Amino acid sequence: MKASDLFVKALENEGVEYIFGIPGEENLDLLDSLSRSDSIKLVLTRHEQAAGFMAATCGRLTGKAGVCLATLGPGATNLVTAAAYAQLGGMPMLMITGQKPIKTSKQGHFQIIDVVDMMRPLTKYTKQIVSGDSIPSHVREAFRLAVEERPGAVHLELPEDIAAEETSEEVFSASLVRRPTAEDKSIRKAVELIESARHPLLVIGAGANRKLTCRMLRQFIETTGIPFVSTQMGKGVVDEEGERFLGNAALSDHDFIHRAIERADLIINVGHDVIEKPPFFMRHDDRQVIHINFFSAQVDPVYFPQVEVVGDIANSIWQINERLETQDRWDFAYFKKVREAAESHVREGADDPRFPIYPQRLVADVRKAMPANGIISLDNGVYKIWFARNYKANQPNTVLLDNALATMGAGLPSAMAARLVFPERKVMAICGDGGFMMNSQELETAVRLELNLVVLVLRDDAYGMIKWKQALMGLEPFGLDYGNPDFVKYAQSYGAKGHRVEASDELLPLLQRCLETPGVDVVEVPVDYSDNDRILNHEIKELSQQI
Ligand SMILES: Cc1ncc(C[n+]2csc(CCOP(=O)(O)OP(=O)(O)O)c2C)c(N)n1
Repeated sequence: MKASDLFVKALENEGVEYIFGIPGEENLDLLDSLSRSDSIKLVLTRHEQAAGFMAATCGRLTGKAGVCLATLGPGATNLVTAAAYAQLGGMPMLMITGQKPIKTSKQGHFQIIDVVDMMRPLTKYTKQIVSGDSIPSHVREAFRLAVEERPGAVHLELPEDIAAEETSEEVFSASLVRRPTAEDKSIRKAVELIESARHPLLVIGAGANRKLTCRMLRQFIETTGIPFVSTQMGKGVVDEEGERFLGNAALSDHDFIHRAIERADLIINVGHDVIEKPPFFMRHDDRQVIHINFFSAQVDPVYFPQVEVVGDIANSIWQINERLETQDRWDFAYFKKVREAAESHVREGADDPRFPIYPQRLVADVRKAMPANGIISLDNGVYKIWFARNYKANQPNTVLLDNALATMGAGLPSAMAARLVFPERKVMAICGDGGFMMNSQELETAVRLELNLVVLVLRDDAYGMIKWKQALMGLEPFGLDYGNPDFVKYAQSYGAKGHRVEASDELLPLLQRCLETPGVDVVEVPVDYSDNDRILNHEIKELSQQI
């Protein structure tokens, strides 16, 4: 069999459904083999970076490695940001790149860079395949490592001459590997601490966003009644509409939830990922912390949990829940007040009639328009803080945001991947005008794939987030304003529909209409960020002090 056919068979064997990317001439054998695959669809994109974001998001949503493809040199360098996105965000992803023949090449160094080495700091595994016979083991190993906790990016380089080789090898079958469970003593110690605490509080982080863990955590909260806060990447693990939810750690400090954290005498920290800013810092004379994770806590001057429950998180939560007796001594009265104060603050901004639209109103309207299982995919900009903080996620993976690499440009491609993975669900990309323009060429891909998608473009004609920080530092405004295309015409030129909101009360009915009609709808919404500083830096701090 041709080695490239074996490569495709190995991918099929791993259950790959989509490969996103842009082939070069070095991938043509692989492309030809792909054309004969019954189960793998090639999604041709307009930039490799977008292909990588899509593959990573597929990985994030399915728990299986998403796959992207690029050629050597420039194709591979275009994947670099996506590699970092997947690696830092804990999303399983395989990148496949081509290469010139490695045995005999007459082409000198044209387009050749050492892609395997380039990918080393950005991946868990990066290998050049040097013989057709080794394809099955390399592919299996790459997939195994991509999904192993903590998930991330892997890379395989398939050179042209190797792809064309003959091989008689067979694919390796994947076996289910069970994760180790936490040791009994650590479970007992955790139970003891929780039972003897007076104000225990759960903090749910990115590592808790796994299918079974979500279920176990929901049960844990239901039976114990212990309140919780989520980190940005822990959003939706447990329904934030529930009355035990106190808020999201979108701001680093001085928010309502930080008052709850101060009051807690025990924090049960589930799935903490050091990539995210922790919502609390430990002091030696302070509250107790239980660390529940797949790994032990990374050594850190502000994080030194007294108890570590290390092993499969879902199983740990289940074991603790089984043994825990609900306690009369738990007192959640203060947490309840925190929740009420936070809720009433969010409600206040929801009907703000001013235009350009204010962020609180924007978030409230998007929430009203989206069904509980609808998915919003956020790019990076000021609005991410508002969505993380004010948008209540009802289900896991319904708020796709990147609080790891925090790159601009992933909002639209991730939304497209979400729609491919869940064709029956409503999906909305929410981007700043800066982030949108970083991968807006993918509108063509979205239209070609006939995706149903709403793309909200928040227009402030500037890199707003940086403008805000510039002002915070007391600096003169400089270097952050730009012009924009006419987004309505821009969308239309791709064959998408374009809309412009001209009054705040137009937004909700327009979003509802767009979500109900097929096709790609780009909605331009002018936003006013001028109140951000007053609210996020002063008002919230002042109000939270009054609880
Ligand atoms: C690829 C990349 N470049 C630069 C940054 C730094 N950065 C973070 S937010 C931001 C501005 C985002 O502007 P926009 O998308 O218009 O959103 P806004 O903040 O205006 O709502 C910039 C430049 C980044 N995170 N990623």
